[in-house]
Formats: sequence, C-alpha cells, structure tokens
Amino acid sequence: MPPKAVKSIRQNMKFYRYFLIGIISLNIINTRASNVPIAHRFAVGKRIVEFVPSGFDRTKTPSLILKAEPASVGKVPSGWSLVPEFTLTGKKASASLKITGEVSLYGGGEVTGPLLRNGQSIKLWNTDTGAYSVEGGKRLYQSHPWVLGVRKDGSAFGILFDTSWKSELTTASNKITLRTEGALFRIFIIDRTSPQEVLKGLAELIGTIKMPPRWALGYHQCRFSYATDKRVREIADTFRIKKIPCDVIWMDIDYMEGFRIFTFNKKNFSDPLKLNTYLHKKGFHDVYMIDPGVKVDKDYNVYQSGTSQNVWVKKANGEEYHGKVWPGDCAFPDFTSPTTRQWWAGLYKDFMAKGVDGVWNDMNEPAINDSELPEAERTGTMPYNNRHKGGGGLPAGPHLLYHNAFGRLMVEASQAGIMEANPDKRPFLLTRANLLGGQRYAATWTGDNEASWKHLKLSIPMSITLGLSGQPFNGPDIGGFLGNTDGDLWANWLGFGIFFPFTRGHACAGTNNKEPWAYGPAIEKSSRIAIERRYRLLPYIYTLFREASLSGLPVMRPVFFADPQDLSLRQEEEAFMLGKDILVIPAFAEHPSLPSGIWETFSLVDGDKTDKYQATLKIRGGSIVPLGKIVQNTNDNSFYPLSLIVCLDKDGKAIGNLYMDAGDGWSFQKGDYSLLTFEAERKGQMVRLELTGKEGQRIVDKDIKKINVTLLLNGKAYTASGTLGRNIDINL
Ligand code: NBV
Repeated sequence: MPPKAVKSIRQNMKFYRYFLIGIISLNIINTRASNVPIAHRFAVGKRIVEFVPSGFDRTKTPSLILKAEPASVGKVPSGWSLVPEFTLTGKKASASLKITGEVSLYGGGEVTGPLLRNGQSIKLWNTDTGAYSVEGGKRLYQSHPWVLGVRKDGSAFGILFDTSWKSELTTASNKITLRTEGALFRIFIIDRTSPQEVLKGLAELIGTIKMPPRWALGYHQCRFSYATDKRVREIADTFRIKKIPCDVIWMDIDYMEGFRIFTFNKKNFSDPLKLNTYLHKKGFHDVYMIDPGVKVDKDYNVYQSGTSQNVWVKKANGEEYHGKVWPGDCAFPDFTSPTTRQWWAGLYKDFMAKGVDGVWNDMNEPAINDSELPEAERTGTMPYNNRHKGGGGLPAGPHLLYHNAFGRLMVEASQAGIMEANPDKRPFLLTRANLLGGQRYAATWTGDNEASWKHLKLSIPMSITLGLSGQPFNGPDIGGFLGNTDGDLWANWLGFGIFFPFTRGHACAGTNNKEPWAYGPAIEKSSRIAIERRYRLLPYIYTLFREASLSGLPVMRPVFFADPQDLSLRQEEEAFMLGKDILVIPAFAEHPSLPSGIWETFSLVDGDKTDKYQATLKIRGGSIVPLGKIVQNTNDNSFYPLSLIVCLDKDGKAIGNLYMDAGDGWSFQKGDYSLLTFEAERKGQMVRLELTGKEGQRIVDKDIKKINVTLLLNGKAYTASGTLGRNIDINL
C-alpha cells in the first residue's frame, strides 16, 4: 500500500475513533441517571405530602389517577422522614423511596405472587395475560403504581406514583422504585398510625367506589358463552328449580351480531327485551359484555357515527388505526378525548333500554391480535407511537403514555353512559383493564385464571392486594376460567370464594359446564350451602360496601389488619378477613396464622360445619354481626327475621352496625337510609342487647319485625329473640 493511502486510512481511523468516542459518551450521558431536585413539597391532607420534582410538566404526565387536584393544606409536618428521590435517565423518569428498618410491603394492585411484596418486581403495562404464572413478576391487565408499607410497630405509610407511563415497580426491602419510560411525575406519600388509616388517606386522593346496587352483591353466573336466549332461560330456571340462590346471569360475547358491540344476535338473541323481562320476573338481573374494538364496517351504525365524529385512535402518520379483535379489523375509540367519551356514553341509551342492567367491559388493555406480525414486533396491543388527541385538560400524547389509562378512560365513559341511560339506578360495571383510581368507575375481576389448585390459592392474595390498592369490589373467576374444573376444585373454591366481594362463577368456551349443579348431587348440595351462606351474610356485606364507598377501606382484608403489630400475621394469605369482624379460613388452609384474642366459630346454614368444602367462619370478640334469612335473590326481604350474632370481648361487651337502604337508586344520598348500632353487655348471668344508635331517616321497623339473637361464648350458643324497639335479654 502506498504511504499516502496508509496515512489517509490512519487519519480516517482517527476521525472514526473520535466519532465513536463521541457517540459512546453521548450514550453514557443518556443512560446515566441524574438526580432531579424536589421543586415543591407540601401537605395535601392529614399526613399526606405531595412531592413535585423540578421540571415536572403536567402536559407530559397528566394525572389520570387522582380524583381531583389536591389543594395544599400547609407545610410538611415536622419530623417527616419519608422523602423520595427523583432521577432522569435520558428522558426517562424514575423515583424511589429508601426504607429503613423492618417494613412489610404490600400493594401494586393486580399482581400474582405472594401477598407480602418484599423483593418483588412487576411491570406496569396493561396486558392480556391469560393463564398467568402464579409465581409473580408477569404483567397483568391493570396498573396500580402504589405500595403500602407496614412498620414493625404497626404504623404504616403508602407511596403513590402519579403516572400512567409504562413502568416497572420494584419493592426491594430497602427501597421502593418506579422506573418509567416517560416524563417526570409527582409522588404522594401518606404516613399514618395504621395501614387502615393509610388506605383511608389513599381514598382521599383517588376516591372510592360508588355504592353498588344490592343485587350486584349476590351470586353471579357466567359462561363464555350462554350462546342462546333459550340456554340463558334454562340456566336461570335451573337455579330457581334447584333452589340455589342467584342474582345475576351474564351474557358473554356471543350475544352480539358478528361481535359488533351494541348489537344483538338476530338468531340467538332475537328479542333481548323479552329475555331480560323474563329474567327480571324470575328475580334475576343481567349483565352484557361490551368491548372497545368497533368493527370496521361502513354499514355498521356504531362505526359510521364514530367515523363521522372523528373518534378513532390514529396511527403516527395520522391515519385511522385498525387492529384485529373478535370482529376482525376494528377501530378503537380514543377515550382521551371528551368528545369521544360523550359519543361512547351516548351509545348506552338504546342498549340499556332493552332491559340491560349491568355492563362488562372486556379486552380493554386494549388487547389486539397481532399474530400476523413477525414475532419480534408483536406487542399484543396497539403501536406505542399511535396518537391520542386528548382534550379537556388532557394533553395529546402517544399510546405509551395513555395505554395504561385506556381501560380506565373507557370505563369512565361507560359509567357515564349507563348513568345517563338509567339516572335513577346505581351503575354496575365490570372491567378487565384499569388504572389505580379506576375503582371510581368499575368493579373488577382477575382475568383469565386457570382451573387449578395453584390458581385457587393465588386468588386470595390477588384479591386482598387489589383491596389494599384502592379496589375493594373484586374477585376471581370462581372455579377457574381456563381448562376443565372437577367437582372437588369447584366446591373447594366456592367454599371460600363466596365470601369475596365479587362472586361469579365463569368458564371458558370449550370447557365443561361449571354451574353449581354440574358436578353431581353431592357437590350441588355443598354449592347450595356455600351460596346460602353468602345470602345470609348479605346484611353484613352490604354494610361493608357502604363503609368502602365512604372511607375506601377494603371489604376483603388481610388477617394482619386484625392486629397490625402481630408480625406473625404479616404473610398470612390463606385465611382472610371479611370486614373487621369475620375471619374466613378456607377448607384447604393447613396452618393459617390467626390473630390472638377471642374468636368464636359460627354456623350460618344447616350442615355448613360438617361439610368438608365450607370455609370455617369466626367472629371477633367484641362484635355483633347482622345476618339475613336465606333468600333466592336480593329482591326478597332478607330481614324478616334479622339475626344478630354476638361475641363478647374480654370485658363482656360487643358492638356492631347494620346499614340498610332501598338497595338501588340514590335516595340514600338524601337521608333515606338507616344505620343501626347494636350494643351488648354482660351483666352477671345475663347479656342485654340494645339498639343504641339510629342514623338516617329510613323507617326499617316494618322490614325488621323480629330479631333472633345468638350469643357465642366459650364455644356455646345462647339464643333469645325480640323486636327492634325493645332490649333483648339473653340468659346464660
Ligand atoms: O369474551 C370472551 C372472554 C371472556 O369470557 C373472559 O372473561 C375475558 O377475560 N374474553 C376474555 C375474550 C378472550 C378469551 C379467551
């Protein structure tokens, strides 16, 4: 090679070396995390502090979680120790909170894995993950950037990361971290005396559920799908013939015409009003599925009206985005836009007028079938750079920002539509995808689980964790959705699942029948006992829902809530609490850690104590639990007679509440309710039960004509009866 050429190559190499060094250092700068100072910190509630990083821009990270913008109420309380650190890596924001001392961590919303979240990591990116692994770590259908920490002394704190950007939440024992793929965000930290108080603080920020209609707390029966109206009638009739209580029958996707939402199949569901009237006459309510994907079909009125109002999500190049779901190519409403939400809400009017009582929003991560793409390009949802237009306070932004809020914005619009259609009724809406705070709009279930013992056991920590993350109204597909269920699994699952806040049996297409009578007479009998137990407990459960709607306290609670200072309870995830007064110990539980103190086992239905599938129920010393009679559905008066179970504390005292209202509608907001307080006290060989409080204007005496009292003391039952106006004395 001539020396000139060698020189030129050398010079070029030098140039390339500097060029490379330049690129590498730029990359290092881009991937090196730099600390971001805190620009503002102030109290926004009792021991709730908001931290705002410098450079925070709400047009890049709008809040889709909070119920309203919290107002500053003053300075950070003195001695406040929980201060987060913000960092930026390139343009990606993260934040973390160092933890000192021994702290038990919980929360994160819809998660697999254990109840105790120390040492866990989850991806917050709403994903259709059927047959999820029970070990944890996988992404699921919902995102809850929220962690609850409980210290050794029982005091607790919570950290809310106010962002919907794609992220990863890591709960190491010494540090809680949220790494996002988006812009800087705000953090809210609550530091209070107990986990219960922290959850109340969370509700102050993100709101609570609306009081559900009473029928939604009964037993629900579902299948993918009851394919014809004839089959739906058969299912409903069988419940009544066999005297197995049930309130709701569900219509899955096959009721539609060609999977077009807001339509009914001309052949199999030709007269939905007639079908729904039939169900109503038999004391049932009905729930119908509505998915977000709208079939691209120029002759379909929903596609036509959506197109004329320009509601669809757009691709990065501005064209209408289409993705494949059940109906084939679909367009997707851009729920970030208030115009779209209004258009969507308007679709419910005619639909609900067909006698539809409740709605089920599925596939709203949104789940999209992109199996035709090369494997490396598949995301199972729409492209991250799809465009959402925002409006009404929300900025325009990419799908990466709005993906985790898609389901939550959809259910906001659905709930508005259901309420506009039926203003005098309470809405019932179930959603698969959601975001922290989305409990304001819809209840939830834990998606496509499996008919297996692993999933049966997992359903308990999953449901408790949702409750600890602001969503009290939740439950799994009892019996397991995917795969065949045998009678033993079904009856074991139902034996405790019937005490979940939301109780629905469901089954995937192609699996065996999973109704309570599908497994032969012995399992049918056990199923009836289990469901009757729930119906007896409804007055207590309804009272708990009222509490949840006011304070945000969960309905289903971890056992450690009974005594947050007892460290032996912190990992218990077989047994659980229903409210603060009832302990549910599933039949499969081998060595559950139970709270100390007085707890008496009680029976609700003849034969429940000897049936091997039923959970053991215990009542807390110091409490009074109201029970109804067994009814076939919630339309029947369950208060005649009202039963009270009394369990005295060590001082011989007990107290309990019963909340009653019209069961539906909004009259309770104007005082048409009754919150009764009962107290009992031992005086020698006699225990006197008294009505000591009555709040609200509803007259309930005509509903409660008789009260039966059962006092449980040292394993023995003592009974007495009386009426509402008089004290009732129980002789020991
Ligand atoms: O609509 C059918 C199902 C539904 O039954 C299930 O509960 C959802 O989680 N849906 C998913 C669609 C896909 C099922 C394989």
